[in-house]
Amino acid sequence: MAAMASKRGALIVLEGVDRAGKTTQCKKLVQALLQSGLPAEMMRFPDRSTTIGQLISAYLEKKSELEDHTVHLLFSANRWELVPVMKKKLEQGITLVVDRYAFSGVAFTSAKPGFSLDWCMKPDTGLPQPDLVMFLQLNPDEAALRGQFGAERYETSAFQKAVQEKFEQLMKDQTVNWKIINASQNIEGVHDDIRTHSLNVINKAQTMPLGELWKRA
Ligand code: NYM
Ligand code: MG
Repeated sequence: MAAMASKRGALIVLEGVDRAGKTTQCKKLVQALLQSGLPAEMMRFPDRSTTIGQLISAYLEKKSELEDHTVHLLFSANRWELVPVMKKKLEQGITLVVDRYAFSGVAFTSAKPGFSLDWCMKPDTGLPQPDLVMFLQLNPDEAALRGQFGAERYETSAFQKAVQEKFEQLMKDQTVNWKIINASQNIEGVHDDIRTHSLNVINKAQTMPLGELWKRA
């Protein structure tokens, strides 16, 4: 029996500071892809449903304390534990739309004192390489208009500013296919931009092997 021509799905990531609209846009993108007849599923990190994810969730909700390096490694471990599932779905031709990935991991931890970008990137090195990472860019004034921050750890404007600067450093990395999305537009305008970029890479990804994040030849 001839093997089916395998067309893998694309790995698409949405990043940005809190309240940029990532979750809303991930959901809309999955819906739009499905309506175009393209298999797609949403994932999010942290995935709070696993044992590791529950440790992370308690930490974010300030119900527990974790040492800073330790929680960084747990966020990374939470991605690695999902890699077999991700690879399987991609191989099945399913496009994965992911709400945060290793870039949030690096940006949030390296915004803490004493953490280098380099150290923070190490544990996630070798994860499946996204075909596209869209950064939802929102200026701080615009963000402030979207209402109060939640009560979780990191949800202060001072920390978010530091995180934004770390994202900007990460976006200089040419080995990652970054696209900056103007998230100050209305929801439909942002969605149109995201959908256009996504449809572009879904076609290209079908004929390209899945890469490894931050691995230099
Ligand atoms: N976060 C998220 C990290 O600090 N490291 C990571 O690796 C990831 C994926 O957790 N403030 C932070 C960013 C957010 C919080 O929030 C998760 P949400 O609302 O579940 O995306
Ligand atoms: Mg959030």
